[in-house]
Formats: sequence, C-alpha cells, structure tokens
Amino acid sequence: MMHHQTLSAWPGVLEFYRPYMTWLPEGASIVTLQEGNTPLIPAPRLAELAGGGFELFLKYEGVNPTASFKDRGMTAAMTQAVIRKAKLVICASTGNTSASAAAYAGRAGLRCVVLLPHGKIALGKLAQARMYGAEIIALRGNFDDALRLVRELGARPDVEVVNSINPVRIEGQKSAAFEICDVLGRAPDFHFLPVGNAGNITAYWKGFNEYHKHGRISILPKMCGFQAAGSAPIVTGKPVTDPQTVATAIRIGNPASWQGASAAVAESGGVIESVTDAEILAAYAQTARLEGLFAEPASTAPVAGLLRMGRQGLIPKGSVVTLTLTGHGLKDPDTAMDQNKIDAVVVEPHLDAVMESLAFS
Ligand code: AN7
Repeated sequence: MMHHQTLSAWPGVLEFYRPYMTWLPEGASIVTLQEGNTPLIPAPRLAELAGGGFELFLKYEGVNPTASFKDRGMTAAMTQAVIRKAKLVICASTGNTSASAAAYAGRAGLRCVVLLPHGKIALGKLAQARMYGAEIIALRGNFDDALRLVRELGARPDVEVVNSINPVRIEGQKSAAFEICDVLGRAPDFHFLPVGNAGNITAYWKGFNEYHKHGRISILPKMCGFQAAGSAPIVTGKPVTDPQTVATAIRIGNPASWQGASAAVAESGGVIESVTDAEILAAYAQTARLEGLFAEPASTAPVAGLLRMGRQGLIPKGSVVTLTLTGHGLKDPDTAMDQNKIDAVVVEPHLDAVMESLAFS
C-alpha cells in the first residue's frame, strides 16, 4: 500500500490570504497566475560566509509566474483594474514590473503600455514584455522620468496605474511576509531585502505588522534594506538625479515609497544602507555557487549587506534571519555572462579529448 500525501491547488495570494485583503470586494473575480507560495530555503553556507552563528532562509521569489515578486502585487492591481473597468493599464518600470503587468494584463484582456528607461532593461525582462504583448515605450530618460509621466497619464479615470503608487500593489506584496511567518511558525529576528522604489520594504513591514496585530506572531523583525551605492537616495537623504548601478532593477533616484521605507526602518530598529556594485556582484556569484540559487543582481544587494553586517558582528548568535531574493537570475543573462568570461572548452567528441581537457588521469 502506497501512502500519498495530498496536494491541493494553490489559489494565489489574494484568495489564500483573503481575510487580510479587506480592500477586495465580495465576489470580485480575481486575476491570478497562482503567484506566491514561494520556497523559503535554508542557506547555511551563506550564513557561514557571513560569520555564522545564526540561521538564514532565502525567500526565492524568482519562482513566481513571471519570475519576480512583482506578481504578488500585480494580481491585486489587475483585479482592481478590471473592477474599475479600466481601458488601459500603464506602468513605469526598471523591467520586472513591466514583465508582470504585461502578463497579468494579457490574462485580464486589458491593453498594457509600459514606459521603460531606454537601454537599461535586462534582456529577459524585455523579452517577457514583448512576448506577453505589452506596448513598449522606451524613454530617453530614467525610471524616475517614466514614473513622473505615468502619474500624469494616470489622472484619467479610464487608465489604471499599476506601479506601487497604487496602494493595492502593496496589499498583494505584503503576502510574502505572511508566508515567511507561516512557514517558520514565527517572525524572523531580521528581514533583509533590496530597496529601489521602496514599495516592497513598505509592503513587508505592513504584512509583519498585520500578523502581529492579529496575534499570529509575537515579535517584529528588524527591517534591513539595501540600495546600490550609485543609486542610494534614502541612504544619502537626497534624490539622485543620475542613478547608476549594475543592478538595473534598483536604478531609481527618487523612490515613491521613501516615507514607507524610512518608517519601516525607524519603527523596527533596522537599517538602510548601500552596497557597492562590486559587493553586489560578489554576492551574486556566491549566492549561485554556495546555495544553488540564481538571483538577479538587485536581489543580491541584501546578500552583500548581510555578509558585511554578519562579519561586523551585528547579527546576534541564534538569530533567525530571512532575506528576499526578489528576482530570478535568468532575467539578466548579460550580467551573468559578463561575470563568467571563461568560455567552455571546445573539443572533438572523443573520450580522450575530454579526458585531456580535464587533465584527469
Ligand atoms: C528584482 O520593476 O521598480 O523597492 O519597475 O525588480 O519595491 O521598488 C523593480 C524593483 C528589488 C526593488 N528587486 O523593489 C520595477 C521595479 C527586484 C526588482 C526591486 C525591484 P522596490
């Protein structure tokens, strides 16, 4: 007799966490790709590299339907767009928001326009926006220019803005904090994540607070956010007019949720700091090699931050630390190839040739 466990379908984050989605009208039909329920994976080798003595878990958001955490908010934004009978959905994006918006809009049967900084979008994200059928406008400008234009366009009642300035995006994204607590059976002592437009750190803090208020967790984590050094307005305290970083996803000079990020850090007793591109790229390689998790450069900014804080002795022994890997490494194949300039060895298809190239006798 074989004993099987039962596997039930995951309904997506809005349905699963419906009691916490008070904005969602009764009977609304939800636009979902079954996003969420992503794995929380132990990362003992990275923890060791950061000095050890604590437990580390990585929330691998790259396995969402469009391979980033944006899908959690996009199910909410697109559900709302349908309720409001929008004719057009628009967003500004450094890439992942546009990929997600394009997919969910297609599913909802809505026209989707994305405004992107020309030449600064990782290849995989552009491929997604094209395949899902978005209309792409490339601006001779940066993300901040794109978001300014989107705010202006969004003043029309038949246009739905699906950036995180739309509050339901935050409502969807807070589900990641719930999942972490549900899996651990407690809240982490520290939560690490990258900060760009600062919607996600705002969303996680809201999620942890709601679980705390409802008695699901008894402590709140210290929120630790990391920006790229060339694009660190919250760290330096002033907008950056020409942000630069290899982590194009977080190449943002004037974050929309600046206040939310500052509040999360201040209220939780956490930190917001910057890491250099060199630190980001080192952490990018280490995360892939040590843990088998390929995440895009923006996602490894907090890994770099954790390595630094751990080595400085800022993570107390016995702590439980969680860290969000926000997007899949395959999003940005160009950066991956640039990091690994060593080409494959090309040989004839004979065993001797292979053995010879291996110097294996
Ligand atoms: C992989 O897609 O802003 O601080 O337009 O793609 O909530 O902005 C992406 C942001 C981190 C930063 N990691 O999150 C966009 C966009 C990845 C990202 C962030 C982004 P926020």
